[in-house]
Amino acid sequence: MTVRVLHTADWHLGASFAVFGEAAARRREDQRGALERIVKHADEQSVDAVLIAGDLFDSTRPDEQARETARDIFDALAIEGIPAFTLPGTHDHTAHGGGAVCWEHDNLVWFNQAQCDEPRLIETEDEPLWLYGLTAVPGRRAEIDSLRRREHEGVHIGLLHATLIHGSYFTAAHKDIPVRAADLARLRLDYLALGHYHGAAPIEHEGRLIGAYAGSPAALRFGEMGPRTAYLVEIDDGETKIEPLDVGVGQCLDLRLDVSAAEDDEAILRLLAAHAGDDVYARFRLNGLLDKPLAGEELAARLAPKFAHLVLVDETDLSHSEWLRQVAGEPTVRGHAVGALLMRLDAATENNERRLLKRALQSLLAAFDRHPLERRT
Ligand SMILES: [Mn+2]
Repeated sequence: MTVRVLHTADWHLGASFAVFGEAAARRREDQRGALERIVKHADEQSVDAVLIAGDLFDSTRPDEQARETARDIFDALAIEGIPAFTLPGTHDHTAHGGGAVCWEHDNLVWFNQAQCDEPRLIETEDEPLWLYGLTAVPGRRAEIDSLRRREHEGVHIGLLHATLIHGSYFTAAHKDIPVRAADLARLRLDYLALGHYHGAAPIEHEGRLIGAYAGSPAALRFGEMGPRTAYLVEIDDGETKIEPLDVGVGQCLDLRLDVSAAEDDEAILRLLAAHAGDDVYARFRLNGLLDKPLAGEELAARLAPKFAHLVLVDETDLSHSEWLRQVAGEPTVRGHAVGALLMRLDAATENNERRLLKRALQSLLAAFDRHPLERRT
């Protein structure tokens, strides 16, 4: 007597992936690949339903490519006889209220009310499956209590796109449906399929699993690190088990690396190349004290072919560099400009001002690096 569902969320179809520059189109293909892996898992695991806990689309007006991908994915699930359920999230809920959704498909049911009047019944080979869901509707407060377990025989699962509040210091807007784990535990559902946070995370209350955030199948930003998963949720005789299934295509890295200890540019290159891969989208923020400016552009040009997409951010600090003091003594425009900035830096006491001046120094050196100086006497 086992009910099985696949829980995913935050597909963000139609996202521009602009942070990945010229690799944005490729990232869209990765995203589609991740969704195809979800369909494959759903089929192989013979699940009774696929649940997408909000932010199916990145906006209320998904472009043609996004709609086409969605159509293909839900068609593929329909062929396998697997129904899908979703609800508007924070990105794709329409401002018109009253339950308007931005896109429809025969094999997809939207929970689009601020309260859950009656759960949906799904007939499975084993027990009846009851599905609950509600969403943020402008001007109305989401009634979380309407998700409380009804007395019907069977398995009870809720969908919710919400902000889990930890501790007392955090608040969220009404439209983000702030909830506490204790609120969710009180609903007494067998499982809550959550969406909103883009990392996968089981949610427990008093030692009991009450649900999970599935995370985004395709990272949208460099910072979305960690494995990309969908959860296989199995409920057997009132006991819920979840298993993360890998759906990731391509990896996003966002690393801060201290390069002070690197002997030379080759050592820095080796440090970064250790993370390389055809399907790795990486942003490295290089920091630490350096004596000479980082050969950033050259480094990026040599490393870029080893990555799907690479961004190098130079946050190194030259303010203690001997080399820079020498530059300041040059009888050149560069020497004069660097000298003036160093004098201001030596006099600056405010942290903000110092940070700004260090950035100005970096921009200045980079600009002169690109335009070699004419010496004039
Ligand atoms: Mn999201």
